[in-house]
Amino acid sequence: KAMVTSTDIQSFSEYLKGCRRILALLGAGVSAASGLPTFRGAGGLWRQYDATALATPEAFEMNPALVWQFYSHRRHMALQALPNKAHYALAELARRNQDFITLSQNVDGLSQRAQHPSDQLNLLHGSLFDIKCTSFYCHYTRSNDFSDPIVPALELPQHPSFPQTHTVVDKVSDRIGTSVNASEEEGPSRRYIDISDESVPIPKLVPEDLPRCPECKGLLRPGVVWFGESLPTETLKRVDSWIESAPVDLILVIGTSARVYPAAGYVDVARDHGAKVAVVNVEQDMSSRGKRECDWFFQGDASVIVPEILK
Ligand code: BJW
Ligand code: ZN
Repeated sequence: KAMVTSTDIQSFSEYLKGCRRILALLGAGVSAASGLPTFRGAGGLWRQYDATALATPEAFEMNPALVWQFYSHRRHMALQALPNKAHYALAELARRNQDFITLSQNVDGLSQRAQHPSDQLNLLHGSLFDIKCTSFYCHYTRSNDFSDPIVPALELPQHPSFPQTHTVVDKVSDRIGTSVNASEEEGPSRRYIDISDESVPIPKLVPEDLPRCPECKGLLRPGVVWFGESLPTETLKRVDSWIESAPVDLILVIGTSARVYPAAGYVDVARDHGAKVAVVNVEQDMSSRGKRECDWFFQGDASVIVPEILK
């Protein structure tokens, strides 16, 4: 039977009032208004490289220095960015509703910094600020490493007179976690060259300069999930048992192209458990993502739409 996609906020709000069990699936579009680029489409290139091509174990194996430069830049940008109204509205919904959980594909830490309750936040693709050892027999990990740069060799080139610089204020009080040291808080303003511009030469790095494991001296890597890797098992278990435990009323699909599995599969999984589907995206053609048409489609910037529809 044919389904009609509604764009009516009022019918959505009425349905939302009666909802108890709600899921939100977030993608890079949620952080776009915070100035962080998405993967597919404009901004999906880093220097001449496709961002999704760098997010692979093969790229890291072939050129760990390049991949670290990419992630070091991403860590830096994420730390400088601020959560937007979409992050705050979702965090608020989570606080008001114990039966709401967020599945985020984002690794930028902005939901955490918007005080999203952590027991209701499931990070499907890890975090830029989790670090782990690549040695097969070593299980070294550390989380909430907000050092920037993570090793001196990854310091961005500083060039006060270069025209394409951006000013960086060393204010860390709103970073994730609370262990902020006071001297860092009042640190000086620095100017860095934006190394996402491919005309800017980046320093050559030798393997010894890259982040190294304190336990086995192996190469460290960012704790994110690359293509071909499994998503964190405990997180998937928690999410699946939440979904299995009772019918789901609603899934919000916000700022994601919903092309990457298994994350994207949760749209249909939720629907199979009875959920209605509401999509928020700047692109019109996202209303039919997932196998079937969604129930509501709200076109626009997530930082504007999400607070509006959840209000
Ligand atoms: C706005 C906006 C604004 C803009 N407001 N909206 C089944 C079928 C086919 C393939 C597979 C399958 N199962 C598994 C696969 C393989 C693969 C996969 O899915 N490939 C497809 C791409 C074809 N999946 C995997 O490999 C996954 N692992 C896995 O399945 O393991 C199982 C296994 C392993 C080994 C053996 C056996 C089994 C892992 C996937 C990991 C994805 N990792 C990345 C990188 C993370 C680290 C990093 O950040 O660098 O995750 S890739 C990248 O894509 C990142 C994102 O989280 C993810 C999703 O992207 P997202 O967030 O949707 O961003 P965009 O850019 O695509 O979309 C942004 C959207 O926002 C757009 O729609 C815009 O319009 C919109 N937008 N501005 C609102 N202001
Ligand atoms: Zn190690």
